[in-house]
Amino acid sequence: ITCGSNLRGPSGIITSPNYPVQYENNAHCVWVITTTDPEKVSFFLEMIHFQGELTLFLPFCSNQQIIKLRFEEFDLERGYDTLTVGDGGKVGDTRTVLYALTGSSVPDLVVSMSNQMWLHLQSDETIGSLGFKALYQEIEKGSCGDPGIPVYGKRRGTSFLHGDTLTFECQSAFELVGERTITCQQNNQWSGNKPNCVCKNDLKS
Ligand SMILES: [Ca+2]
Repeated sequence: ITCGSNLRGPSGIITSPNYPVQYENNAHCVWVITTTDPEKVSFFLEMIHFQGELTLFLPFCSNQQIIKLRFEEFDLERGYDTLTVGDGGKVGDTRTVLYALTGSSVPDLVVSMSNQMWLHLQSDETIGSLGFKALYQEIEKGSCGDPGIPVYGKRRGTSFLHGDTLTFECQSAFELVGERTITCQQNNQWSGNKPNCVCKNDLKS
């Protein structure tokens, strides 16, 4: 069977066929994720050239959008069924392979270098497994992406680049549960999840 699709940013979910039920044998699925605005980069390049100012190079660099993929669940028949993840849009090009994933441990975060990422799921003719679920998000290069704002809460800090810190607060009737402060780490991952604002009365009961 064939499956998969072309996907766009800014974010979404990819699951193996039939997830959370076992995927088929002989599955051959291809997904290509592309950022929402691939033209954005060349637009900035032209602007720099026109201005002739080297200092304008920084906004260009920090505005390049890339794809971040985070697995929530992962279980493929070890050694026989594989998920290959690559950079760019040339599906199957061995020079662009980032990871060849199999087995049942949840992989680390995968971050592309360009504005596209491809995934190729290939299963053999026997024995299936649960499959996988992954969330993709478009982020600025050198950043962790927008983690969001808690419902009934607010956030201090508006930049999501490496080393940047965000601080969360909740409205007066609500208590903050989780990390008050998170930092964007070099691996493009926040040091913690966005916290929740929980009604104080609910906490007591
Ligand atoms: Ca198999």
